[in-house]
Amino acid sequence: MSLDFHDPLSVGSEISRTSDLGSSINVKRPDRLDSLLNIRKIVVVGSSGTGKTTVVNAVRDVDGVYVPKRSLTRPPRENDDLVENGHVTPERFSELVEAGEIAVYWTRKMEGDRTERYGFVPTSPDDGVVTVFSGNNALYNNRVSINPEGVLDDDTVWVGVYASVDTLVARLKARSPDMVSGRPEEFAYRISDRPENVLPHVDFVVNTDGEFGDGQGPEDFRKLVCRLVELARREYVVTSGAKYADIDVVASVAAYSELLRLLGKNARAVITAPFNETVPSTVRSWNLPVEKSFEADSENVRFVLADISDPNYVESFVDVNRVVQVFDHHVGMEDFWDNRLEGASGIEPVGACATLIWERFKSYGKDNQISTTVANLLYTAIYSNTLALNSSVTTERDKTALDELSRYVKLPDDWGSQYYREIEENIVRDVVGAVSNDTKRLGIGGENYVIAQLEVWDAGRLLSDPDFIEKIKAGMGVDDLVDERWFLNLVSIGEGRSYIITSSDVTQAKLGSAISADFSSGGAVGVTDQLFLRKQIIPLLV
Ligand SMILES: [Mn+2]
Repeated sequence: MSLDFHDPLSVGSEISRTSDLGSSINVKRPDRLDSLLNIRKIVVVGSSGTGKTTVVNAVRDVDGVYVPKRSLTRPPRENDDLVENGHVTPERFSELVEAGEIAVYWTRKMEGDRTERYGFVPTSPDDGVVTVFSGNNALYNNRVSINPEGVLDDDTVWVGVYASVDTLVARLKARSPDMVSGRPEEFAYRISDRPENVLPHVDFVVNTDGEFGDGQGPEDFRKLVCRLVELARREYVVTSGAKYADIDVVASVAAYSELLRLLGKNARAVITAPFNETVPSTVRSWNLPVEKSFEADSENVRFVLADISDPNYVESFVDVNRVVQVFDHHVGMEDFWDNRLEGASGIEPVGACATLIWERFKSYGKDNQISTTVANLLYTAIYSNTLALNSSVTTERDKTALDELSRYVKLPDDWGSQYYREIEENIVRDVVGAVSNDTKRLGIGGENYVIAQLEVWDAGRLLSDPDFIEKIKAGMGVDDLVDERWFLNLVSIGEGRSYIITSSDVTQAKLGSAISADFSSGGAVGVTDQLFLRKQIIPLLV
């Protein structure tokens, strides 16, 4: 997979770029580390005598780490570590593989045509978040022998343990005098595997040179592993603004947290703000994967913001210093976030934030794993935010996203009109409240305006209410004696036009020239020949 943006979800790059790894640890493959979204396994490799056992022993007691016992087919030697290894016959080894009691295994070529088999017991979910495998060089010299295939690829870092040849010989002599004197071929074979051979095959190298146990190697490795455990336990909380949540917020927050879970992360969606009228009861009944309260904050929580980027308006529980990603289609805060997030902000002027989130599903190749609920949400958010692709904020990207999402949704054929009619129903029930929720007082070109907006499928029902004007004025809080310029923009999506409601003569004249609103039928209702949004009308009033 290749992404055309710096990937803030890469655990590997976070480790290799930001942490102090200690003097004995070096990064060998930064590009491979950049590609790792999760690290759940660590394979420790290195020539005989480099200090693998000591390094692995340094992390056995780390909370969250599991070091499975290793089974191998050679007989035990003097000073062998029987905590690390269980010695079995080749026949017994095959039986254990058959029975599923050895889960990860491989074959090591020894001197002559001798081979030995190595393997580990299976891990259970309770064993810890990171498993440390004490391997050997056969894992890269004889990669094809690794079973199951690919088991040590995706979420695995390879750590090489290195010591100079002199150190290595001295250690082998001290550790296995019986091998050195009794089996010189094996000793010569082991020494022939140069310690530097490991270097091209690993992501990190731990240098253990010096007297056994004296160096910083094991301690530095322990710190590295603790950091990896912390990252494996990291929790992402996807959230948005404090004031209210519209359909775009609900969709974006739910969808991005689902994507993070599909990518192997611990993630949840949290919205404590009230849902507004763009989230009607049918949508609320979809068993939304969104939590309504936020508890249990910890230093290991990271925040992702969706459909908002102004830090002054985010949910109050968000610590801006722990925000790692921002997705928004309202521009203005790009510099603020680009400086903090090294280009990881996703602020782009499209019709809906939901479009940006859907594009991330595709970037990560997770589009065909999207759940029906989340596809329904993203689809509805794009449809709603762009007024069925009619509004001026609509881009080609929104159209493409809506089209692609239509393959994953499960919605009635007339969902668009059904959705808006449900919203319309709520507006009809409380016109004053609905108008009041979307009224803005603005200074435009030196004049004071009060402008409200309602979006419905068909304006007919509202317009036939004899008290409509009085309700609008009550909702907007306007008084003809005080407020000279005011109007309601009643967007009639199914008709593809707007109705402009105002009893102010000066406003009628202004909108007659600005957007050709036709008030010729008399009264307070003007009509346009295309659909306008308030944000399109405002610049035309200057
Ligand atoms: Mn939005």
